[in-house]
Amino acid sequence: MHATELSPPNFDFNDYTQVRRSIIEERLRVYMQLREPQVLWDSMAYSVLSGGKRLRALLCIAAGEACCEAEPERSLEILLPCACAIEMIHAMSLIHDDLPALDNDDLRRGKPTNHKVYGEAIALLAGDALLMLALDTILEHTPTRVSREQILAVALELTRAAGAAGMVGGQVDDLRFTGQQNSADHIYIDESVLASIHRRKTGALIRFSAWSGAKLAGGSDKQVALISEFAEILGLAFQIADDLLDMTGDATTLGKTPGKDAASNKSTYVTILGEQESKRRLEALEQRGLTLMNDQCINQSSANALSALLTYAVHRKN
Ligand code: GRG
Repeated sequence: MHATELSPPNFDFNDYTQVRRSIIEERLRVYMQLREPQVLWDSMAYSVLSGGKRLRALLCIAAGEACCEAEPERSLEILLPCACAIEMIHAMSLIHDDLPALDNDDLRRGKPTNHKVYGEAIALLAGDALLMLALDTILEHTPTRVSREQILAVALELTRAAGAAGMVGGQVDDLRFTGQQNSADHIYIDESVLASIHRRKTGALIRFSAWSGAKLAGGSDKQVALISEFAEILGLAFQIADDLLDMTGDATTLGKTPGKDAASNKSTYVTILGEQESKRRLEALEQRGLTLMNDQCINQSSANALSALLTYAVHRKN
């Protein structure tokens, strides 16, 4: 069966994402209201409110909705603080990733990178502040009808997804194993090492996004496990698509500099598997994810949104 045959027939993805994206943007602006020191908050807002696909926040919301039959508006209130916190962590990781000490990039989301506008010191500190604001947002703004125990479990999991066992550790191994820009001592790695790097660097926050949505919405163990498995598939597919886009995309569509992987002699799915095999893997991952979403243990109309997010992550152009 072709992946698109499993896609939801009567589901308007544009409509779904447009409505939720505008709610996410509005709520982010509330949490990002200017405080002192102004230059710090300007720098934080510059990166958080600069668009982006909001894939992770949408995933959190869609996962929560898939575990919650009744009262979608009440579930949205429960999910929004966490969904926004995830976008803050994502934004801070992009700020730090673009710094000269890491990727040294000038362009992000079609605009100059944070440090190009605010300087390296403020960019670094804006990232630090966003990291803490993310936890603050979950702890302060998650409605009190969610138990403190549940909120703490979500906050704890976020620290792990972002920290040494997750994004930071994955980024460190990315630097160590897949080559640094202009580095002569590039080490060739196999697919399992690459997968381990991306499971942490990119996959951990994507998995957390779906897991936290399901958890906060009160999903059963079975629902939470199914959604986590789905998100792991989505995370891997997202990364393979990213590697392909780095090779084929252009700066205007991508909003960032293409060809960085090849320029820095980096190992990617494309260099390890080749373009055709990478595309075959993507197709297989999409099919697996879509099949998982047919499981009747989750709300099927919301499962449509998760399926569509996977298809979007696989076929996106930026
Ligand atoms: C999390 C404490 C902490 C530190 C950050 C720098 C670093 C440590 C990690 C790097 C993580 C990183 C930048 C991974 C790349 C992820 C990636 C492919 C980002 C692009 O995501 P999209 O396409 O971007 O969803 P938009 O702009 O749409 O939001």
